[in-house]
Amino acid sequence: MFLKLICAVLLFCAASQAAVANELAVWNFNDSDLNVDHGSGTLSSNLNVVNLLFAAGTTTNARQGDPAGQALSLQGGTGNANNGRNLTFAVSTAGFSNIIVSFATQGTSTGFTSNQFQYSLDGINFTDFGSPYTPATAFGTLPLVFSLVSIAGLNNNPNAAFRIVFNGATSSTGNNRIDNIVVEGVSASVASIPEPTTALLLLSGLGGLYKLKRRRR
Ligand SMILES: [Ca+2]
Ligand SMILES: [Ca+2]
Repeated sequence: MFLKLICAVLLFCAASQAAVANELAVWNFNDSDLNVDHGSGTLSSNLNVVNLLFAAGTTTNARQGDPAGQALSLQGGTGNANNGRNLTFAVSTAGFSNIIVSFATQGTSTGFTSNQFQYSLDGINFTDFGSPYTPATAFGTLPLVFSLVSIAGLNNNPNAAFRIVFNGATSSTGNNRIDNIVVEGVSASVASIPEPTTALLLLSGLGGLYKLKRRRR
């Protein structure tokens, strides 16, 4: 009986730890591919494949101790063909709410100077969120942060998706780098999990019960 209780308390402790680590998907591009690096999600792009490159990254917005490594580098392409094209990342938010998307970015003067962030509730139809942004010329120390806390439909949604639509490139090699794309949220069950201090109190309480039991024997 006592062992069962201890196990339950340990499970509670493990659950509250999981609630703190709420990164649903992280792309650090350090392995020079579009595969997710922490968590789960799918990243795709309709830019011409020859214009999907990798170049020196940054630790800005890096998670879990990731080094700067590489970043995604997107070029305007021949005839600026990639204007109007996008990067799309689908990340299930099942079990999570208060979704926030962030990433580090920089762009050259002839790269994409007008980029629109979007979100989708069904993975198919996308809605503009905020105004178009122009990347700084260097990554800098702060990421771009899109707080989607007000979009209730993105909570607990297995079809949630996000998109950046690129525009304004004026040369074939003008480019934008993107690194450390993070989709994060708050665990929906976080309110029902006791705080670590509560769990500790519970543990000491159980310790008292155990002593009582031993004394009775
Ligand atoms: Ca990187
Ligand atoms: Ca990767």
